[in-house]
Amino acid sequence: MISKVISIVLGGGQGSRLYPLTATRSKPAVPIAGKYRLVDIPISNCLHSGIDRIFVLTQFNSASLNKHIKNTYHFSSFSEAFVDILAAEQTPSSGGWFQGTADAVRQSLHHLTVHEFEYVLILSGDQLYQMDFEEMIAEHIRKGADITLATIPVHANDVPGFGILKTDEESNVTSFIEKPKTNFQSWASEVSDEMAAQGRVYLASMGIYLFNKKALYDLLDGNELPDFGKDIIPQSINTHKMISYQFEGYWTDIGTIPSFFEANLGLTDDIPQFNLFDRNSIYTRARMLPPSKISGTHLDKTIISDGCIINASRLSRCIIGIRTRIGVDTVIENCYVMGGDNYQTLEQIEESRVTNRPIMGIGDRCTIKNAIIDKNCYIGNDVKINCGPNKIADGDYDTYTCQDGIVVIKKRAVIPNGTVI
Ligand code: ADQ
Ligand code: ADP
Repeated sequence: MISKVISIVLGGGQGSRLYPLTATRSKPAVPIAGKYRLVDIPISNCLHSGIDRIFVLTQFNSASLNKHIKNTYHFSSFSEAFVDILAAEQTPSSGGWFQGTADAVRQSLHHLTVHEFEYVLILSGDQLYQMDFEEMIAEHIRKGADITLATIPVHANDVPGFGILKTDEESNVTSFIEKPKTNFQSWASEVSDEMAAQGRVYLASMGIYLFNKKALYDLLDGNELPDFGKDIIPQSINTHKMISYQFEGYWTDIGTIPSFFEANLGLTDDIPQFNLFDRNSIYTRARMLPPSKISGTHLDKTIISDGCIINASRLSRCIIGIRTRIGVDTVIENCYVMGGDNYQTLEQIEESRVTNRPIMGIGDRCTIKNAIIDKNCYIGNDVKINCGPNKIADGDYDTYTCQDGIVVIKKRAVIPNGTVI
């Protein structure tokens, strides 16, 4: 049955909650955990579940996304497997941008027609989790469903961010409300003792949908409803058999800067909730990088990717991405440093030194706290970021943004020697 499934990964709308990380790259290409890209998470979950025909829908077909997919997901020419990017495109019948999640799938349906399939698994592109979709698909078939929603119990505080549903004893979805803001107490459900003990008594949609082919075409054809959560799902409860497939493992949204930041730094915990060291590891592009070279650095709860040259004095609760260079006497705490796409040559480094310009990476004697440093930044010597006594006001500044106390240094930013942010 797995061979009858095609997966569609929703790679992001126009609203860029991950700005400025998405200012010059498409969302699926945003780097995560030092060496991966966001899109590697849903794709790896699919491949581990035996689903190997995957479309990634994105608003921008960026060069980095193309390169990443092309260089990472190789399949035997004797198999039908593929990972293809479908970017919003102008055709005679559509005007351009995807108007919402359902519209994105609707505009892409004509690409599916050449394939044989019975089920379409729709996944969100900005979630961190490990899930075996095979079980979900088996349940969908066993119960004769038209649509299955993956669901997870959440706490009242989180309810306003999710589609909330109720089910009967057979797990049929009986009602659904998208992101209720107030008065949702009556939406509480019966949950396991473990979930109840954590106050997680509301059943939320994970934005992961399994559709029978016919149901999907029926629901998307002949209308312009833009969204699954707001439109298609609530409206099809009475017309189609919709069931809930409950998941109780680790699952988190990484669609905003604060959640993206916390999910990344959470990987530095002794036993992280998301296990990078699992047997079913996350796939990504295999790069021929040298091992990292570290000198004089006290490392505490820190993940270091390949190809780094680190002379810092202390790194604490950090994710250090590929090809990062950090100078002497620098202290970095609670940061995700994404690294670089290339190295500077020794000549370039020397030229920068002579002209007193920062070299790529992070300079000497810097202190950096609670920050995301996007790729290819040039941070000079004696720079202080987010470590002064005054709180930085939220906002979008020339070379950085600040949101909820997290500073994001923009890609390719040049931060001169001695700067205090
Ligand atoms: P949200 O995550 O808020 O809620 P949405 O903004 O529709 O929903 O995003 C879902 C996924 O689709 C994300 O990966 C997003 O980047 C992507 N996406 C959004 N618009 C897109 C577009 N136009 N083209 C391509 N991709 C697009 C949804 C459901 C809720 C559910 C939560 C769980 O609506 O019911 O509870 O997911 O996270
Ligand atoms: P990089 O290789 O630097 O990560 P990409 O190759 O992902 O950059 O992006 C290349 C181009 O794609 C950008 O210069 C921009 O024109 C376009 N682009 C990608 N994502 C976005 C976005 N979110 N908003 C506007 N333009 C984008």
